Amino acid sequence: MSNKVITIERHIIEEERSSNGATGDFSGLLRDLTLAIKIIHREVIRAGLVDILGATGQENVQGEIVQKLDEYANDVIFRAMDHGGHLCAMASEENEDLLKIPAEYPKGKYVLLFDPLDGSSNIDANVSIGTIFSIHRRVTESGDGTEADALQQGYKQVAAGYTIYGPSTMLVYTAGRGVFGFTLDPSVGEFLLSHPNIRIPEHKGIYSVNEGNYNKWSPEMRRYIDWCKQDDPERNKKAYSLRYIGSMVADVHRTLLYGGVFLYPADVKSKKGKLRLLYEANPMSFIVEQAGGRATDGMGKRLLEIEPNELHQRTPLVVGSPKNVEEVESFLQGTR
Ligand code: P6P
Repeated sequence: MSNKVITIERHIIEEERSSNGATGDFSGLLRDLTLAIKIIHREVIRAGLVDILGATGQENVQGEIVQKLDEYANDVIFRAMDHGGHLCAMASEENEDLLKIPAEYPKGKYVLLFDPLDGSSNIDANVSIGTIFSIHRRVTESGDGTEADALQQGYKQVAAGYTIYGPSTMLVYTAGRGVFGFTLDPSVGEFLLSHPNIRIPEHKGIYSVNEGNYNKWSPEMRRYIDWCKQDDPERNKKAYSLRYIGSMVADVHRTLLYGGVFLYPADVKSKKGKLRLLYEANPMSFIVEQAGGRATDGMGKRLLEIEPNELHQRTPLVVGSPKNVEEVESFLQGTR
């Protein structure tokens, strides 16, 4: 924990000052996004209470329409980001098509891709869920953004981050110069720097995967998982621990801080894997790489180099400590 009280706003300004040519546009974008996340936090922590207070199906006691939390989060982000003049377009897990900036608002030089509330099916069990975002510089010249602005390889991201709504609400982000974690102090409504310069451990005996899919995996993947559960005296290795929450932000956040590997591989049912490339795998992979980790598609391709061709494209994902990812690749590529 840093002994200085540094808010995310102060951090963004200091980052902007130290990056030459920064116009403040990017800082404004992050500030707007941070506000949206604070509003979502307020609603997520009330979710259980809303049920108790008798939200009656489609209408609550105040006569307001009770939205599903992920739809609500989606609306909050769109309405917080559409008028700041920083974006030329957005894409959301909740919307089939690219989200245009309303005609009355100025268009900016960035595009925002986001999953407003990933893992929201877990909210009724009070499991940690998250918001994931990815920011690219536009590739089209001006005016309304197009899909071309969204369909960029992950290594071109300007910034990426996630918020985990858990025992405390944390915002973790990178702008390509290290990974920083901020914890929300609800008493003052500020995200305070709590994890300056996060680095992922080189290796850890933890693997994170849905073993319920075991029989649908490739033989190589099954061999890797079997190996995880065995001692391997030749390699001085003990059986690994399995940790799987089923909420990507929570599983990757634990992997980032403790080390190990998170996997969502392809299987006979989901031939491309389940997770979305643009607003789940790319941002999380950018963050883990910036913290010294690795991310691949499980077949030796660096995740951030995958060429997107559609907004909601899925991808297999292996992400985590460099030595753990190396172990997975050695099995999946049949060299072990
Ligand atoms: P499964 C949540 O629905 C999600 O999109 C990710 O947050 C999570 O990692 C994954 O799906 C869990 O999928 O098939 O293990 O339930």
